[in-house]
Amino acid sequence: MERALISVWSKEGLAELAEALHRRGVELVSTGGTAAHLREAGLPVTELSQATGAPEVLGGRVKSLHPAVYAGILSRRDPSEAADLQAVGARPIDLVCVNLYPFVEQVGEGTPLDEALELIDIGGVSLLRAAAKGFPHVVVLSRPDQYSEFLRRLEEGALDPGYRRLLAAEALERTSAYDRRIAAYLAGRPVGAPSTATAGAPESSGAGAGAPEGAERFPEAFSLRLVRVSPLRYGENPHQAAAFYHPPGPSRGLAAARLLQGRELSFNNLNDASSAWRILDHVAAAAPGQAAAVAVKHTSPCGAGVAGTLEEAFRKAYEADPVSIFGGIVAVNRCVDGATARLMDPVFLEVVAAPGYTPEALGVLGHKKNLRLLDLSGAAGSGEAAAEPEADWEVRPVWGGYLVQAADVADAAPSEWQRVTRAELDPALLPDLRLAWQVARGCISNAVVVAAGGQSLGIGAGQVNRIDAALQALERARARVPGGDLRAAGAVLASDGFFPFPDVVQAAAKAGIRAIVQPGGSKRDEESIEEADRAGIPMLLTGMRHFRH
Ligand code: 93A
Repeated sequence: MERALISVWSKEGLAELAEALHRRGVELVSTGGTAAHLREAGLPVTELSQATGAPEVLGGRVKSLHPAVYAGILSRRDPSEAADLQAVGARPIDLVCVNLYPFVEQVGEGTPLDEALELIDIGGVSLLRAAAKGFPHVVVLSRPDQYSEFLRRLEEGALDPGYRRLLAAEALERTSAYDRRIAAYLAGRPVGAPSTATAGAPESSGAGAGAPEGAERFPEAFSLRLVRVSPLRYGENPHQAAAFYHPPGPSRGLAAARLLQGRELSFNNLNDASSAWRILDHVAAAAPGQAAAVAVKHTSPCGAGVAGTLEEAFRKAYEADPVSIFGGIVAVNRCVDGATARLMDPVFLEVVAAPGYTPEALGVLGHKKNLRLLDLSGAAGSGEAAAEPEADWEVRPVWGGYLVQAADVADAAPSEWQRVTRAELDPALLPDLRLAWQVARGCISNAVVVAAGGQSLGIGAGQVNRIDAALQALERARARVPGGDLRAAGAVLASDGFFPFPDVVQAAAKAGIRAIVQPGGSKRDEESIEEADRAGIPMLLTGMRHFRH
């Protein structure tokens, strides 16, 4: 790589990028503002106008639109082209780095036409388009969040054709989204308010303001460019190779977690900790102001508790199922204190994930060399920690491809739940219904959860039919309460999907369940409702299901 053309609106990350290129002897060529910025950073830079001999004119509206530039990008590096290049005074350009005028970020429906026109980038879009076409010879960077991966690859000599092609596709995703937005503005279609997204926000994710909901959010080419966090010793099983990656941009979630103690995290640890933290988030949100604890095995919850103190919440999560928690992952929403640590100490746990630990707690658990203590205070919001949106995309492999979906973050608020029975709900049961619902939502489907007193009592998850999930949950719950009396315990039941038959309600009535929450939506809802009314059990429909397959 000998020559880079850099012309960027957002100067984010520019100095590091240019510095690294300069160190490798790459000549930097830039348009006016970018060149000034680089000079200020102490880097040698050739003004594009000097290289072409054509000054920037019309107040910068024409600054890079010159045959020498495009010949330099589109040259195939074939000796037969030498005369042509010479004719326009061109030299090959190996890297094009452009960040467009902020039309998307700054133009909304109410922006005056003259201001909006000023923000339409012509030269930058043309450069990206040319560089994308020239990808066999040219690297094209269209967003600041691409720089770090590029630099890593530059270092490793890994600017392979596959990578360059991906960058080309991303550049065109960027320009086409940009032009769509301008077209919508000019056509008077709604474009929403100016986006608050940074100039580096990936247009290809449809994250810009005015991006349509639903399927149209998904670009034609979905590219996952990942940054390796760490290699893993092995995958789900010892014979499977594996590694942990995060998307470009600042690391967050488990990629930003601090391991305070214990051996490195395994593939299964990370997978389970991710589930545990997400379920905890939902459980904690359903019990505002309370401490919450969730135990997870094989990505499904096996115990959950909410209480005034963390010690009590953990005790509930543990006692919900002291057998299954063996070798489990526990997530809690408060700083682990000494009392909670003493309760955890005798339990064999793989991982504890928390927003922090008191020195006393670290002292108590310090002797457990194999217990991994994760500090997630700087990683993601949960419970009382600052809320942060969950990852937008979920990617799952299938035979011959990948399925991509928006993460299941939406939920129906309890105020929207509809009682469909004549039997009325005792409001005192609502907190447990909310807990059961959030735990069911976190289970592998089909799932049914029984809860009482701020504790999951019985969880039936991962069953291939709903009645088996219900029977398992009820059976486990009965084993947890004195005399197996779920009625006296005030137990309630939640299901992650609707009831296709009235059999779950029949089993719940027989076991003494006091209230039921489920999504509804079955053709036979009526039969389940009649059954609930016959038993005097209030039933609420959320209208939103949470399959997790
Ligand atoms: O007005 S333009 O469309 N005319 C051009 O020829 C041109 N070339 C690059 N804007 C143009 N650019 C854009 O200028 C780039 O896309 C970038 O956003 C910006 C960088 O300008 P400067 O280096 O002067 O800050």
